Amino acid sequence: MEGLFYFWAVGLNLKMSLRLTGWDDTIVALATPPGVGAIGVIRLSGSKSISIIDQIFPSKDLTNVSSHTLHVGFLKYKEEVLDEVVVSIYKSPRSYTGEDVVEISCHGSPFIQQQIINVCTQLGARLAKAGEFTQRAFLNGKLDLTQAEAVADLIASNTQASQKTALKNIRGGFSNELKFLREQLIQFSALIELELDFSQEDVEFADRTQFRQLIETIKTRTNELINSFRLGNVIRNGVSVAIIGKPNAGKSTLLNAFLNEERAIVSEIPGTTRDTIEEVINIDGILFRLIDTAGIRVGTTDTIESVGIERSRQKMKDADIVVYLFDVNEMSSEELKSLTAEFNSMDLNYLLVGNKIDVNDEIKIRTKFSGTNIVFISAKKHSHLEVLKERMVDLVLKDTVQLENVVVTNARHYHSLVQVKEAITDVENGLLNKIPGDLLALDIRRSLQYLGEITGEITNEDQLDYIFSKFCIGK
Ligand SMILES: Nc1nc2c(ncn2[C@@H]2O[C@H](COP(=O)(O)OP(=O)(O)OP(=O)(O)O)[C@@H](O)[C@H]2O)c(=O)[nH]1
Ligand SMILES: [Mg+2]
Repeated sequence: MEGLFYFWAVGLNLKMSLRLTGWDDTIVALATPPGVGAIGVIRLSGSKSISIIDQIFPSKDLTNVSSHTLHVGFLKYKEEVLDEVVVSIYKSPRSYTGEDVVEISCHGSPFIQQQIINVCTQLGARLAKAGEFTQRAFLNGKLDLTQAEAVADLIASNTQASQKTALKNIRGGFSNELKFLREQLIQFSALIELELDFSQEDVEFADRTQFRQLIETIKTRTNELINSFRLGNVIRNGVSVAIIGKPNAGKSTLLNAFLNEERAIVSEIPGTTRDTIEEVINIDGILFRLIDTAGIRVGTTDTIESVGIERSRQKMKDADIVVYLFDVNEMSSEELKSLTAEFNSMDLNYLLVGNKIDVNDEIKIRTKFSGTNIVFISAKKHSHLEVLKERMVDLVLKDTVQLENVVVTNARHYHSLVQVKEAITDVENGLLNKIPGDLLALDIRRSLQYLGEITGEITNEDQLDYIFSKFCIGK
């Protein structure tokens, strides 16, 4: 209850401060992407949205219709017909923003859309700022901050995996759990502060065993979420895969096989690829950025090739994953062993891939390299590429939470989580060393602060404006 009151008070505060900056205005924007399409949707939110549209919708009195209804008719302004449209009415509080919302589905011509928006502004609406619809939804308690940010992620998501995580965050994601942990921490904090008032009498209101358990839970969960950020990053930005190997190993052939097109030049002449080539593929909803490199060999005299080789080495160090491709018919198991040792010492995330298994008997080849973890393929014949893809996905997902779990994709959450972790570790050490209650209370307050920053229970206007400014207009 106390927590609820707190949230309400914070919300009220925010609204009061925003009253000065146009909180009461009715806002309008195109909600669909700009450009020509079959239809476009213009959205209004605010107390005047229904009356504004009612003035240009002659066939019906829209001020008297029920919420969640659709109305077909012409928009008419100063005797001029603008378009035939469908108007959807959502009445406060049952709308995306929590305010009265009108959505006009009009024809998808940018000219018509601009005209309708202009008329709306002439009748008293103002153009919405980026993210303002979602900001209002947040301020009216329709979404919490992580959910609002997930809306931005969803708009920007271009793979199935990023869409999935964004959707999960919109439904509440990890913020619900953090809120719950934070509320428990608030209770302990209150008890410890109470102890301070009775400091002469040496009483303990807060059960230290339970308290330690809670600290442990927060720490574990925070850690998991922090670790998930690596995967989160991958989901957002893709995984870079450097295809490395000697000249003629078949690197360009492999790139082409993955893409199913002749992207890179393939030839039997060693040293064909001089520069790096990058292409993107999507495997199981994860974006892989494949980088074909110049073959690495020692003692080359061709300088253009040497520059390419230096670049290959750099790509190898920068890549999230290294695919080391070799010709199984040329490679000895001794050489492979020393290469593996070198990769291990460089701390690379790598896969050994044996190519050209079509040339010799596959069983013989497998026996030759038995005991080493190798994916055998034929890039030219497209054999076992599925196995390679699977192993690449495994390498990305190893040590991290699975996609079914909540994944942190947002840098702001990540930084707050790192700070929660530091503060909560201080609380833990404080408990262990039996530091005075007032110092412990300080550390707890810091943890509460950072936890609150993630879910938006503690925030300020600048921070909010910053977060919502990253949205596009109309959201
Ligand atoms: N038999 C067979 N030949 C292959 C296979 N993959 C590639 N090759 C051949 O090997 C030769 C070299 O292939 P590339 O893809 O150009 O090799 P690369 O590693 O890109 O070579 P550089 O760019 O010179 O470093 C070409 O003649 C390919 O047709 C395979 O799986 N089986
Ligand atoms: Mg090549």
